[in-house]
Amino acid sequence: MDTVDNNPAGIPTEEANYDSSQIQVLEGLEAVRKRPGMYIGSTGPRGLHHLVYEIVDNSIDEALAGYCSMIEVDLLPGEIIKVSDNGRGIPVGTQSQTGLPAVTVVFTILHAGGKFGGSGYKVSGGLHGVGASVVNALSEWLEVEVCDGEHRYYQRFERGKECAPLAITGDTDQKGTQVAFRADPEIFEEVLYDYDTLLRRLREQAFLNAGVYIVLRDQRGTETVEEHLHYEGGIRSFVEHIHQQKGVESLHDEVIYLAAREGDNTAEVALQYNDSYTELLLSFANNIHTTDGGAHEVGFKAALTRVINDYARRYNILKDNDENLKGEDVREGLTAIISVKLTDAQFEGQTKAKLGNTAARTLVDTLVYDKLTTYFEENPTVARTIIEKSLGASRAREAARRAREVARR
Ligand code: TTJ
Repeated sequence: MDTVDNNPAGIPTEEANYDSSQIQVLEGLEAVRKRPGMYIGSTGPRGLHHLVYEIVDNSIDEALAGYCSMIEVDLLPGEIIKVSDNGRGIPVGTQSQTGLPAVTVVFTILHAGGKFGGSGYKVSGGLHGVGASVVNALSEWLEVEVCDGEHRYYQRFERGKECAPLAITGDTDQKGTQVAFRADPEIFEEVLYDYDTLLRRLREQAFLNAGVYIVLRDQRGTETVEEHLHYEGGIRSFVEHIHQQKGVESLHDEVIYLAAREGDNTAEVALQYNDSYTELLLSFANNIHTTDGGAHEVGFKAALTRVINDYARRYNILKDNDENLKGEDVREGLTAIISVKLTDAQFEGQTKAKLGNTAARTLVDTLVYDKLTTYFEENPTVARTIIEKSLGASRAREAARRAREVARR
């Protein structure tokens, strides 16, 4: 079969590439605007707020990589969102495949989940660089400004189409990226951001990325409302925040914090028991809340149950003929955060709500088994308090079972 000559007029390769990538741009944008729900879940409030998360996730990735220490999210009059960071700045160099500046590619080419800027990132929240083009396609307008320590670059898009090529607008010694956009009322039923919704999500990101500094500002009214989110304690602060919100008493003073690294993958666990009878387990993979759990949660639960039973038997708190404590017994009154960051995170299902990597199960299981065992050996009083709590739960469960049996007879 003859090869297709996609350059019949003999246009110089540079422009020919430009044409083919232009076509790819238009097809991509059209696909997103035709079926927005495929890319952001819905065109209701959740989808609208998802636009902000997709943009902020890029700055969080830069913070995760260690190059950005400050992220600012501004809500401006007219429901305009502005996200700024002091990272390295999105690359502005020409990308070979398209002949376009990398930053233009980021906002106009729909990635199949790839990375941009050469090295890209080791661990990434969203599918780095994928979200930006979707946000752009669904925005009435979007403006990006990049400072790379030498020049200031600027580009404006409308409904995803560039208004003009990337331009140099000045010199600067600053570094960072700033993106402002207005969601397209033609796509979204209502363009109205909820401050508390954004605050909850940004606070969660600050907990999950210890040390990163996020400022949320609402400048839509006459008075600016501002919140500074910064937790050196990371997920330990997350557990403390939850206990404070729930108004429960902790059974031991210190949040137990366990962490391990395996190559570029990391796993962290923060846990503390309280005087309630409910359990709260929140798990995350690459800063994404895995509401359907997955391998990391399975590993955590299995190891926690084993550590507590092993310790109880080793010190004869559980007698030989006593049954083992069950998972539900050892998790009564437990608040725990599991956060794994993986270079090749596999999320099951379209909702990305369940972590598939079986390696994460071993990573978390080994982390919890080894380091919680050590913690209990070094803190016997805490260990005994937790085991007493679990024994109480086991006895209550057994009593309820017997009562059910009697009631049935
Ligand atoms: C990527 O790796 C090479 C050096 O530059 C890195 C980068 O692109 N960093 C970066 C991207 N920092 N901040 C962004 C970013 C910020 C916002 C607000 C929005 C987007 C799409 C990217």
